[in-house]
Amino acid sequence: MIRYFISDLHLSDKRPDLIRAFVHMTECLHKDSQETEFYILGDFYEAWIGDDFQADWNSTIEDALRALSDSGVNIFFLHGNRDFLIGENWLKRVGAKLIDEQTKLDLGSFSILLSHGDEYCLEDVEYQKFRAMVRSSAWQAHILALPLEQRIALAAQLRNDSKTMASDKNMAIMDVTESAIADSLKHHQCKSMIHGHTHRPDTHRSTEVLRCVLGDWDEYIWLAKVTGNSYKQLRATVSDFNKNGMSALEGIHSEML
Ligand code: OKV
Ligand code: MN
Repeated sequence: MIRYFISDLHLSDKRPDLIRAFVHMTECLHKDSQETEFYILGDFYEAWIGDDFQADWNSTIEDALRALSDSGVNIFFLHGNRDFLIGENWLKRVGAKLIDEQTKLDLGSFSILLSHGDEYCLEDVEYQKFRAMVRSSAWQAHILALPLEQRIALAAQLRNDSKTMASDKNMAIMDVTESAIADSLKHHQCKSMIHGHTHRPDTHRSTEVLRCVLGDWDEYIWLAKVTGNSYKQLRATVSDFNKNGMSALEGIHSEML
């Protein structure tokens, strides 16, 4: 069994190079003889405003995911803070299965907790309030009832608000609170976790836990791979990946789970 993990691609029409890289990646990961699972841990899109959104650039992405699932790869998706409005229609179109925002992946002798990661950024109290609002089903139902144009405008406006706020927020409060991760792992009886969101790709090993942080797609594309009890974090520049495919990926971190 091979398992792949990605997050924070922030796909949009503004980055055709990233869309190309993602489509290319799905083509490289079509199932061969090995069972394969593909996990998208949130912020796949820059902003998802509802499953009724349609655009050519997005059909390209959905078709690539659909071809991947049709090839026999099991695709799993969990919501990030930018694509929390992804719903049943999108999942059905691409052939993906929604998983909880904290999912314990049980692999026999060990398990891995999967999450987007933003729920652990507790020092940013303002953000947690905002998060609670946008994740509530009442707010989401209200937003989804608005015409598409209004949702597009609202997403752009919120994006702007966040940029203004981020510039005067100190970086540390935008990282995860380690003790919240430790508590969560204890609660799930798990010793390792994979998450994204913070845009600080790394692996953190303490005596207690292993925390693998996925990278955001920008200058580099990132992919984590779990086979047996080995964890590998891989990356390539977008241009190198688009030229040379999987052979462009270099290992950045290796860990034993
Ligand atoms: C993060 C905060 C914005 C605080 C909106 C659909 C909808 C996505 C979105 C766009 C903006 C979140 C996702 C961001 C934190 C803000 C403003 C205040 C207090 C829609 C999909 F609903 F409009 F259709 N957004 N972003 N804030 O830039 O990450 O923390 S954000
Ligand atoms: Mn995020």
